[in-house]
Order: sequence, then C-alpha cells, then structure tokens
Amino acid sequence: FEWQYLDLMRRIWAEGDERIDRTGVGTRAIFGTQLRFDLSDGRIPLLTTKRVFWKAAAREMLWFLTGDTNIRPLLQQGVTIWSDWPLAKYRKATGDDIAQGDFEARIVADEAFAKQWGDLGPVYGKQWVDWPTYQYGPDGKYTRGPGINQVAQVVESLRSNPGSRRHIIEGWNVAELDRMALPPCHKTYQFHVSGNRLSCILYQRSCDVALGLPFNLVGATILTRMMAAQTGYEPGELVWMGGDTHLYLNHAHLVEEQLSREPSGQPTLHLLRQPDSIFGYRADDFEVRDYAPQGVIRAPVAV
Ligand code: THF
Repeated sequence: FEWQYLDLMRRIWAEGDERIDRTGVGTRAIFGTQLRFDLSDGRIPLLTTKRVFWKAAAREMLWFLTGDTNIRPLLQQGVTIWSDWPLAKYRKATGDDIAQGDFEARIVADEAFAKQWGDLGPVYGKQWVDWPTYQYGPDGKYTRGPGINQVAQVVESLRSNPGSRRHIIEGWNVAELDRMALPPCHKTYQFHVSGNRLSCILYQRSCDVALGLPFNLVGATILTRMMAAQTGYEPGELVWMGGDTHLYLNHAHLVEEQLSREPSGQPTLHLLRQPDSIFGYRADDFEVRDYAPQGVIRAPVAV
C-alpha cells in the first residue's frame, strides 16, 4: 500500500504545478488525487519509510471526538502538532517573540492563558459533535437551537439504516469559517456499508503530503475502526481523495530522502477494548504491532 503514497509524492514532485501558496513558502501541487487502502485484518496505512508518531494522530482524533477546540488537552498529552497557529496569533497580537516550548508550557500551566490564547475557534471537534442550529420563529427571527452531534448520528444511521448514502460527517461550516484558526482540511468523511464491511471516504480539500497526510491516514483509519467496532461491521476500505495535493518547496530534503527508501513490513492496528460508545475510547485502547519504521525525517510545518 505504501507505494501508492510514494508514487503520489514522486508524481507531485516531478509534475506538480509550482506556485506561491497562502503561507508564502511555495508548493508543487496536483489537483484531484486518490489513494485506496484495504483495512481488513488490522491493516493500517502507517508509513514505514519514515517514523510516524501514530499515537499523536490517535490522540488528535480522540480530541476531535470530545468536541474540544483548545490545544490544551493535546499539549497535556505531549501533542504539539496544533501549536503553530495559536502561537503565531499570540506573537502577532502581543509582539512577544516567545519560544514555542515556552508558549506550550504556559498553555499547560495556566488555564486562563489557555482559554485566551489556546483556542482554535469552531474547528473540527465543534462541528463534528456540536454543529450549531437555528430555530426560526414565525416573525423570521431566530435563536440558537440545540447542536447536532454528527458523529452520534452516523453511528445511529449505520445501525438503523446501513444502506443509506448519507452517512456523512462534515467539517465545512460555511457560516463559521472566518472564526476558525484554519478552515478544515480533512473536511468530509463518508461511510458506506457493503455486506458486513464498513468503508470510509475521506475528502481532503488541501493536503500537505509530507507532514499532514501520514497523520490524516492514521486518524481516518482509527475513526473507521472505531465506527466499525461500534456498529458491528468489519473494516472495509479507506478511500482517500485529495483536492489541492501538494508538497512544500522547503520539504525537498524530506522528499528526496523518503523516495530513496523502500517500505519495510506491514504494521497492524488493534483495538484492545470495546467501550459502550464511540466517545468512550482512550489513547491506550489502540495498539500497533509489527511497526519497524525507518528513521524520522524532520521538516518545518508551514503556518
Ligand atoms: N498545515 C500544514 N501546513 N500542514 C499540515 O500537515 C497541517 N495539518 C494540520 C493543520 N494544518 C496543517 C495539523 N497537523 C505535523 C503533523 C500534523 C499536523 C501538523 C504538523 C508535523 O509537524 N509532524 C512532524 C512532527 C510530528 C511530531 O512532532 O509529533 C512529522 O515529522 O510528522 C494536517 O492535518
């Protein structure tokens, strides 16, 4: 499976359209891409050509499911992948050129500081489990209605109406995009039942192939496995679809190094416990076996 990832990387680097992107770093991009992974027998698209910190991706996915949009619970677990955006905002607003580690330590130590500076706005978690609604009165005026838990609804619809073509979790809330630190990249998850197997399509509008995609594939696999376990299906396929699928120009060393390596082995993902609800999982419920990756390849994240 990993060759699909490496081939995509090679193709973008060789044929991608080069432009200066939003972050100013510059990318090479291909628009409209697809990867397919068979998730049966515990298989997980976890790269072996570099070490991927899959536990961080699991913690991120569980954090989405809590509905929390503050980076504090992530930092309390040592996950720093969302720090750059609040950090940039803090530096810009205060003029204080604080080091990332100091900023993160302060978010963990100081709850009021975290409240003020650690929130990403109504991003993934909020939309997934508490999508806002409006109740209109006869005069056309409206008040806030109860939030919609899309994740719980999909669990329910998979159980009661497996053949449905509407098992969708959507992050792209148009009305709230301007309040998000970053509009959702992995914006749509659609689930599908065929026989006794549950498959998932993830549509990602914008994809950082070197840093983000390895995490996003793990997150989507974990979500699909939890969904399958909670609804009584076997894991089917993960179909990943990319919009603007890009490599940052300052990731050249990573691309070159990774394309010189060959995949080594097939890791598997195991769910060790069956909670009563999809919201009951903990990071230590997940175990990866037979993972013998090659070395980490460091690269800067574009903010
Ligand atoms: N923005 C950009 N430019 N790239 C992304 O991958 C990305 N994400 C999320 C939101 N915006 C993004 C954040 N997810 C890493 C991994 C995932 C991220 C952000 C950063 C990262 O730096 N990974 C390193 C270090 C991992 C670690 O420290 O544990 C790596 O080597 O993999 C895509 O969802």
